[in-house]
Amino acid sequence: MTRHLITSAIPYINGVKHLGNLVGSQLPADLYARYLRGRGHEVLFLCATDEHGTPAELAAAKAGKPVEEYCAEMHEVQADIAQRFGMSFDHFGRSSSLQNQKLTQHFAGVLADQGLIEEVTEQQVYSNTDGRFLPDRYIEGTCPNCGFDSARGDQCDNCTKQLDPADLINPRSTISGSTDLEKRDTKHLFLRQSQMKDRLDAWINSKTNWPILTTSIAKKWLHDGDGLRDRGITRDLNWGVPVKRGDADWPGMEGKVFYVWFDAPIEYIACSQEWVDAGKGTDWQRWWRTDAGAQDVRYTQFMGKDNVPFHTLSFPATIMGSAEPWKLVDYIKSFNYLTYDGGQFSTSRGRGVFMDQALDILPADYWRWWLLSHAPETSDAEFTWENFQSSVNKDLADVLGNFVSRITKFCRSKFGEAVPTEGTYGDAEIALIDDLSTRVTAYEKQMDAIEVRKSAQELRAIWAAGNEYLQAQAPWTTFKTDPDKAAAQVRLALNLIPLYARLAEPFIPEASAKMLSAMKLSDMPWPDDVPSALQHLAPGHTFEVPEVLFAKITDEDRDTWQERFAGKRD
Ligand code: B3M
Ligand code: ZN
Repeated sequence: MTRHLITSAIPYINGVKHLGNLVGSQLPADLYARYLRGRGHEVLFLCATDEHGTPAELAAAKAGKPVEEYCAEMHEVQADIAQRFGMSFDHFGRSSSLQNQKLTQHFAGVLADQGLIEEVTEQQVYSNTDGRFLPDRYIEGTCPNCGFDSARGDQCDNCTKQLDPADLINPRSTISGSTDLEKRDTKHLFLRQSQMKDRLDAWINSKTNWPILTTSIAKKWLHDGDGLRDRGITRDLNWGVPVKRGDADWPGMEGKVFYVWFDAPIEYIACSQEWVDAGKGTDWQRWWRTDAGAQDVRYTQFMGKDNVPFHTLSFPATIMGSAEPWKLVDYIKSFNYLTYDGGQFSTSRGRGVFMDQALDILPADYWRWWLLSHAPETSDAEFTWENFQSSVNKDLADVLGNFVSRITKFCRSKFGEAVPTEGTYGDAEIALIDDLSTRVTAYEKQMDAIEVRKSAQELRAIWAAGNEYLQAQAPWTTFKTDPDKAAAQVRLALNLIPLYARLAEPFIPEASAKMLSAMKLSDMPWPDDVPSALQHLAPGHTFEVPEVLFAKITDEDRDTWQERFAGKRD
């Protein structure tokens, strides 16, 4: 048993996330957290809302609300949706918490003590029309790296390059659209990441088992990019963590705040303090401080590929540079993008399915299953309604749902709602048990490796093996000539239900709970030993035929939804 710390990239506060955001961070993190808990490990699974920076200010302004109020409301909205999607966070925190404010100021102080913070007077873009500086998302223009014409001041969404507003070609204000911009002097703090290049390089090179997607992005910015040039960690904004050096004021930095990407990853740590302060846990230090037991923790982060540079370079620079015994990440699982029906998800055009809409039309498990079994791991993946319909109908309704319904109904009609006692297992039963033992081991191997799609394939194969057994042995036929043999077949098949429920719980927790409750079990241990797990339901154990687990998606539903989520044309 190991202790596992798991964090998902923390979603920006500015609105409900779409399914592409979900599958790149929160959902696979939840899959892994549920799996590890199922295997008996101690898990701390954290997520939060990312509430600072220009995304929050811009969204609050658009909603016509003070930013504090907007964030408090949207935090509740996101927490509710995450919960309805089955996210099993131990705590869902807020980067605007007092805990994060203090910890962020602390890190800035110790980094300064280590000589890693430089005060720089630099030129920043100032908008004469708007009467203010235009950091990050307040400015857009053409990416100097790839030519994408809507790159934001802080990062290009097309090539993931971290940018500085002053780098943009043909810049314009996103507040007013004005191009009446000039560069003005302003003082900022810079984190001297370049000083840590060798350490970061050695650290990344030591991570030989990390996904290539993660290390290739990190290496790109370490070597051929200038990802490790010193970066400004403060901004001329009102909303954010006030710049302080620990508890002390920072002369010359009055009225400025830390950059959102400086405080957001620190929230991973602060979130564990919020978890303790909320009375849900004790001793956050044993998860985060290597002088307090965290050297025994395995820490895994989940994120979309655009977040990788911040987690492989900037945040580790903060941690390493502090010279304090903080836990560094052990494994970074990153994802490509999910596209929507031949294009991009688009918030502004209402294109694609957002988390709240998804739950309005179907239960979470349908979405969880499709998204995870099609996770954009080795390349981008595309959501299409045809594919969604066919996966749900085949995998969930025809294979799993039909298996459960068929065997429970057949048993009820011939033996009553209790596990039959007669008969003994023959060759076919022994072969199935053997086959499942091998397959469960393969499933565990993929889950341990966080190979999300491959895990889903193994799980599907485990379900299919039960269906094939039932099809081939046909207890409804056997019953006519050898009722005892049919009883043994039914006993084994019924025992597959709790096994399936336990194995599938990380993917489809609601259906899994329904399956267990139909079998009148409050819990099912992980099948470390498949033959004994398949005796979990003793002869005579009573059950109930469950309601239909998964309804099929009709062609009509599919067409209606495709139309509804297509977005307005430009
Ligand atoms: N909020 C970006 C995103 O939601 C950002 C992640 C922060 S992780 C510390 O994609
Ligand atoms: Zn670019």
